[in-house]
Amino acid sequence: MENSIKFKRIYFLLFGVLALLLGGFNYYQDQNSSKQIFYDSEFIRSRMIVCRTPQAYKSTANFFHINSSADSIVQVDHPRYLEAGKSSSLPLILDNDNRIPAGINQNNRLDLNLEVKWGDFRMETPDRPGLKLVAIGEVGKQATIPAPLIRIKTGTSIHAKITNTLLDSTITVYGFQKRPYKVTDSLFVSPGKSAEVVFEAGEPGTYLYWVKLGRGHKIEGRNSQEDDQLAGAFIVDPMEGSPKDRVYVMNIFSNRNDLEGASPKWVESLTINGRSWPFTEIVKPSVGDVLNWRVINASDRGHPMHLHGFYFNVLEKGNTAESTIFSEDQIREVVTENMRGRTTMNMQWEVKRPGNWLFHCHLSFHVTSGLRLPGAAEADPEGTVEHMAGLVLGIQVNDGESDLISKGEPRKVKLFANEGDENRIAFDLKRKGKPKAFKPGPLLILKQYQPTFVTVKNQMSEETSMHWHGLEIDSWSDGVPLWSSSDGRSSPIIKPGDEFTYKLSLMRSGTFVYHSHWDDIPQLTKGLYGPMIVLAENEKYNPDIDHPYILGWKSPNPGSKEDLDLNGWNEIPVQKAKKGEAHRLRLINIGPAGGARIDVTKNNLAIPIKIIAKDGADLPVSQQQYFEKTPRIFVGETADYNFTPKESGTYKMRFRYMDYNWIQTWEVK
Ligand SMILES: [Cu+2]
Repeated sequence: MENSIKFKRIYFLLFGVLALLLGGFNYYQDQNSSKQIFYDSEFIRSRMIVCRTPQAYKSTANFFHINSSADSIVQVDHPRYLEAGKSSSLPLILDNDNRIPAGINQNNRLDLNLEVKWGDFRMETPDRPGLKLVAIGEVGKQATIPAPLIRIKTGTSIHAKITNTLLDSTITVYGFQKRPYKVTDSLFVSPGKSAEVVFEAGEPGTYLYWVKLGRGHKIEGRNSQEDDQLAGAFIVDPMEGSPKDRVYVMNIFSNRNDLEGASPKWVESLTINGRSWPFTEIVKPSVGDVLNWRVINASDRGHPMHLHGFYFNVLEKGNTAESTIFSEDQIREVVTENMRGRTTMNMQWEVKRPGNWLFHCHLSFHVTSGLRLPGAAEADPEGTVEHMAGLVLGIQVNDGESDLISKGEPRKVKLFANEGDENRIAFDLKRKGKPKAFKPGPLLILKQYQPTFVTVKNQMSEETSMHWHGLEIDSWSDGVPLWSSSDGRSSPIIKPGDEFTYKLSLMRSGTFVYHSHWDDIPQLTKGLYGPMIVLAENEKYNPDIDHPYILGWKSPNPGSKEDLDLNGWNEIPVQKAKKGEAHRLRLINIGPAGGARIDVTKNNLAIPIKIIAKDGADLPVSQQQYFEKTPRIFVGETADYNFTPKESGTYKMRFRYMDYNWIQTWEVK
């Protein structure tokens, strides 16, 4: 017995060393990888943007792997890809709109009988291709993605039974315990076995529960992203009940196709309530409605969630174990909120104008039509132009007055999208000029409330469309082709040689970004984006103390720092400043993926800087925190900081973007 434990320990150690070596090798490969198609990039995958599990999680998986080897395990072959119209003889996995809670709920007691089982899942429509997946269902019913909704009032006692019907994998169930909790007390269920647990609901809040496959169905040491769809909402309502809401759960499946030489090589399913755009729910509110959305990121990866056209309030953030309901002065007003892996948020927003809007993950790789399964487009009606797929919700507001106001003389701006050699594209305020180097579009300095008409003249050989990110705007100017529309007008695809004039409404002063919303990954990485500063009515722009820093990618498949960009700079200019002078740093992240942050040092000592705005919304004083290292902002987020050097001398301002640093020297007199 002792010997066998010792042997397992040695085996575990050896495995660890091997994993490290392999990890290093993979990294080396990343740096030298040739240009593959963008959504198959090792660089992207290795940074958790599309696929891969953090090291810590990997070692737990390995631990369970070893642990579960005590059981007799049959390796089951599971080719994942399901052709359109062909069933695998497994039962169908249904989508779940999270309107009807699971179980039998009476007399403060919920009886829940769940099982984990294989099924056929079609994330678009029944007549399009799908995947063979493992999912959770109530016994006697079909399994669903997301897993069945658990929704009870505080004080309810939950009697749960869960059965593992898998032959080849143990399961561990997380979240079946009283909330909040600090120590995870998970349920471990062997193949073919059941487990039962009784626990109390606990504190009201938005949580999730999920199942981890012990052995998993993985190939060559690469973890599948299979667990991410074995998860559902767990909501505890207060005794008096909650305001009317909707629950949206994001799940991901992503894995190499199992069998050697299989085609396609990768198969993925990114869904909200079990559907991938454009087959997700279309929300149809009216102007004046206040919407409460509980958004649950059941996946292991982060998603910066962006709402078009409106700000939303973040009322609560949580995870599997606990949740924080914010007090009045903690509630944040944003257009993009990053949700880390396996976290939840309760958001509220008011519908203020008609039109078609989107709520979506801003990681381009999570919303590209490149995610669709092979053959999916074959069932599209003739003439359909593929645009986005994956983590996108539609919002259609058909009636009502607009809240937008404008003051003063209209202003006209013309932006020329010019094309140079070697795929270089750049925006310019001038008609001519082939771009010679990568550069983001020009800084647009705009005035609050001034009606501003921006004509985008497409001088490229490809189509485009522009989105005015963060602006409260008419839907027809929002720039999502085939979707944005209001007042009988819509945002077009701007064809080569054509132009289109967008009307910008400028409801608040702050930091914004414009970017292509068409063929996003190639166009963003060619530079079709730029910064916008909206000044208050009597504010003047002073470039000596006001600094936009816009970060993006120069390649859809970056392999080094040279493939990333800060302000189009080859060399970073030295910044001159006076002591005691307040500088505004406007950080904008508009790469297809990745996070960015700032820190400032003097003589290697950290100089804290203060956050003053987020996504163009000024922060209340209670939220103006100082940071030695600012939190990372993600794709589609902007953050403004105040930096006031107190002493003369040399300061180092470091921009950390993905794994790389840019350092700007500040000479302060
Ligand atoms: Cu995402």
